[in-house]
Amino acid sequence: MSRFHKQEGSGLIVLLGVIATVAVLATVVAMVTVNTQAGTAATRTQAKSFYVAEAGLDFSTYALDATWPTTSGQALNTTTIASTAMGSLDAATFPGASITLHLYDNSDTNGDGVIGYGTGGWDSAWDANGDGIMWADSQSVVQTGTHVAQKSRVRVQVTSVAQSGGLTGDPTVLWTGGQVSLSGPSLGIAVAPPAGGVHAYIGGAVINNNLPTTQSGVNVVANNSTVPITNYMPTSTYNTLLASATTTTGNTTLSSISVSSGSTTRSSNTTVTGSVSITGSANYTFQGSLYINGALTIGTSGTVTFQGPVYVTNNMTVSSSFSGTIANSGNGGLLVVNGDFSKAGGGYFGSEANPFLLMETDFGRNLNFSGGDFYGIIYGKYANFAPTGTGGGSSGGGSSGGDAASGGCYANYPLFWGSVFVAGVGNFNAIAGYPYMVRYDDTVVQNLGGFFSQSAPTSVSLVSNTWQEMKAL
Ligand SMILES: [Ca+2]
Ligand SMILES: [Ca+2]
Repeated sequence: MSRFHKQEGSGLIVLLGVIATVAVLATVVAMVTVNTQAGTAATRTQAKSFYVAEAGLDFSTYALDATWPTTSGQALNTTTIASTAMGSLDAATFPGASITLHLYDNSDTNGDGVIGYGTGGWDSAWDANGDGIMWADSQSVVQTGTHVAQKSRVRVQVTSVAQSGGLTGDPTVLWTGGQVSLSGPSLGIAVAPPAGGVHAYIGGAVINNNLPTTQSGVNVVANNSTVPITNYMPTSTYNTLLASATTTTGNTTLSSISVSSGSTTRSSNTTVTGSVSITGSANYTFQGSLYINGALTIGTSGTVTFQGPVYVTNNMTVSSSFSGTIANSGNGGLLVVNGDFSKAGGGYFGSEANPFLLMETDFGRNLNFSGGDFYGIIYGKYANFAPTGTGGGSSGGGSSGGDAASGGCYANYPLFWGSVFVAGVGNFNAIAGYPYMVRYDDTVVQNLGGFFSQSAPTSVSLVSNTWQEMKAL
């Protein structure tokens, strides 16, 4: 029996030991669980604070996209941006959260040795060094439950990039909203390519005799419904260019201009309430802008030079007696015509180095071309295009060098060098042996690029590998 008692006693001790061990283990498990939960909560709060800080960067980017500050006066209201960013977050998920934003240049504008926040405070809140790059810097505070508030600060560089106004991405020799009809004894569609890869987008059918083999290099897309005309010139650019040509504030006003000889230079920006006629052998230089309420007629054997934008309310007529040169330099090259446009005569209109951007603004107007060469881009948002015949002059486009010179491989000369965009129809009336009425000229397009970039919208993007986590302030 005693052995039994002894055994029972030792069994009790073992049992007590087991209970004690389990109790200790339970305590340890409980402690570990509590610690893990605390750690998880802290991690979650930290993740939330990063999330909130990132929202600040996102909304900073949107704001910079809308307004890129190139002067101190354009510095953005970061309190408003932060408030908008907070508004995008669910208040229940991010209780007690807040965002503090700073946008500053990527240069040490206050010279304290730190780009961002240093002993001199924050650096300038605009693109002070003009390189199209700024820092967006976002600090958040997130409070969750009873845990200590978690701060996160992150920053990233944002860059502003001018978008192309079109015309560079997809080389296009001819874009029409309506059909293209070809008449006359010549061959096929009358566009000549450069080396290849040029498009002709025709909104309707191409009504012609045949598409000749000489058409290789031009991708003719009939019944095009996918490439809008605004691909080449966004409406915002169109409006900006139109505004620049129709500004008359401070202009000197004349009732009319009519000259047929001699040389005249006008130095001021000019508004003409009547019409302008330059004929005979007259030379005329407009050093400023020219706004004509009436019509513009040019039929001279001399040179007419535009050094600023031109707007013609009524018709612009380059008559059959025109044998001179219509040129531009300086700020010239933009020609906006609200009435009909017709170009005849054997003279040159623009050059490859100084081409024209001819915008036709009225609905259903006609753009008629014949005679000597025209260098430029036509943008007839509502117009019809009607070229007849071929480029003039025994030297054709070859006299202007560059692509036009290399165009010498074409035995017969184009009438038109550049690109044509018209929302209406195209009526090509070719003459025998002169099939190339319009030739794409990428040098012309490039030389007019300034018109598209000056008013081209910008878009911002993040500079890769610049995201940084910063020490919270
Ligand atoms: Ca600094
Ligand atoms: Ca900068």
